[in-house]
Amino acid sequence: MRVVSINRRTAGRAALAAASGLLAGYAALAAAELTASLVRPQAGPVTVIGGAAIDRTPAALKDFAIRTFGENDKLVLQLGILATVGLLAALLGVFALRHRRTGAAGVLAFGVLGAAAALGRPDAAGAGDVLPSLLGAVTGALVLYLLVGKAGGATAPENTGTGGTGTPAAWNRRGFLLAAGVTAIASTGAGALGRALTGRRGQGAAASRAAVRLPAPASPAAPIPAGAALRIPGVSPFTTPNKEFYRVDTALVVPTVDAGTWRLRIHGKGVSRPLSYSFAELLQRPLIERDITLTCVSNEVGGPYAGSARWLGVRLSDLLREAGVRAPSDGGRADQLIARSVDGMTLGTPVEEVMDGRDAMLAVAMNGEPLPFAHGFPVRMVVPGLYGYVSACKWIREIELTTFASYDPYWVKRGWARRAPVKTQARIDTPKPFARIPAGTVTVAGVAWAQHRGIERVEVQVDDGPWQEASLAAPATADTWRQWSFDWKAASGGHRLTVRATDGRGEVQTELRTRTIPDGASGRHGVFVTVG
Ligand SMILES: Nc1nc2c(c(=O)[nH]1)N[C@H]1C(S)=C(S)[C@@H](COP(=O)(O)O)O[C@H]1N2
Ligand SMILES: [Mo]
Repeated sequence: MRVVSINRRTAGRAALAAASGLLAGYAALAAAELTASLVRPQAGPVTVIGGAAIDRTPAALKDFAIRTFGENDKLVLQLGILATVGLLAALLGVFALRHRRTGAAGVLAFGVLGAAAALGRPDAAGAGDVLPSLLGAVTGALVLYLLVGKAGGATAPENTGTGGTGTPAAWNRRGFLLAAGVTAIASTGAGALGRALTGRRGQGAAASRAAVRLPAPASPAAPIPAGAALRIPGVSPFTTPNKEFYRVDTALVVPTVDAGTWRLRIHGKGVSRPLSYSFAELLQRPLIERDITLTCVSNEVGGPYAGSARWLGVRLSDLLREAGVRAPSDGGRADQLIARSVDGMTLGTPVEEVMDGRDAMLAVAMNGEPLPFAHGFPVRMVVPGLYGYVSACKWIREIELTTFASYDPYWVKRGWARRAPVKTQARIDTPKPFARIPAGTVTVAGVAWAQHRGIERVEVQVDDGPWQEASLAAPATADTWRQWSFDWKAASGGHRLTVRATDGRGEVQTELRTRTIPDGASGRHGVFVTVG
């Protein structure tokens, strides 16, 4: 009986200690969040550790995460970090029951790790970035020390005897509950205050966005032909609304940049006149407006990471020429342009493509409104024909002219190709995979893209039958996707529908399946359906 009661008491104290650890972790994160809201929201421990984790994730795993969790990948990562912090905190709590000071010191050690992660971020703004992690850890260590003491933890090494021989410190029920309650309430308050302050920080940027008056383009987009949008339910709209536009980036906290203080610098190899522009200066220049389809290299065959928008911006080759840059084919010394964003991302784009006459631009607007924050406000790059990771830098702040031989940007360091023109793809939007459909005429439809080459033909194959010509929507431009449809006389049974496109150069989309790494997935999209 006695043994049982001791075990129960031990288990009970361990539970209290674990709870102390969890509360200490909660207090640490809350204090860190409040500090980060005052220093720099991006320097918070979950954000810097998440960022470090993203940067260190092998390409294959990152691809898996994008595939599995889609645009929730960041949420999953953050929840994973919180769960890990919670587990470690609970373990430290139990450990602190015996070794109170060492347990508290353990919390501090995690703070140092967080501080190191903060300093290692590419957008680290200075020594102040260590403060959220350090102050959070000090708070957590104090809370752990205090609560474990109230839970009956050892105060000094001599009290760490094992079994029943040590002096069991008194378990101060009222004291513990009071301290725990105060910690929980204070932490919740601090966390909420931190979030509110962070929200207010973004207000300057939001106000600068609300104040943007978009000028009319000097070179408007050609009107979208009436027949470019087939009215078929289930087919991706020709223009993707901003709210539905896919988002792929490494930013755990969407950068909120104040357009009033933003500047873009152009410098580097072969630049005879380094230049710098404010947002207002860019808006005063003649703007071009173009419909351009953007696709992500991480898009699986048939995947969702493609969208088309009407972009308004400054022709990038104009700015480069002003800076004295010449295309490599014209004797220019730089063949790679590195775009750097405010969050430290680097993307490498071939100078030749940017200057070959295509509508490469620094975009300031998307579908008639200033860029949404998630899509790069105030300015991003868009280059028709190239995957986003080698062209579409969001929140851009710097363009450096260099060479492919001398510099590898972020994604290239992680195994992706230096050059990545978009591969020809066709996607079946309707019917959906494994749909059950009545026999009769079924409209099979979707979109096909081969940016900057255009789509010349789309064909559909039923089971192992012959390739049959699909009807194409009216062409808009070679830089946009093209809708297609095919009326299928569907007979009962299970069937496989496969689609393939031919680009504007007459090249048929390959059936060779490749992974997304290193330069984009190839292969043909197919869906299985059941008729009848
Ligand atoms: N600053 C920054 N720009 C970025 C990225 C990023 O992670 N950070 N991701 C790129 C990738 S991989 C793609 S596909 C496009 C996606 O643009 P979107 O999110 O507006 O669709 O942005 C590109 N620009
Ligand atoms: Mo991408």
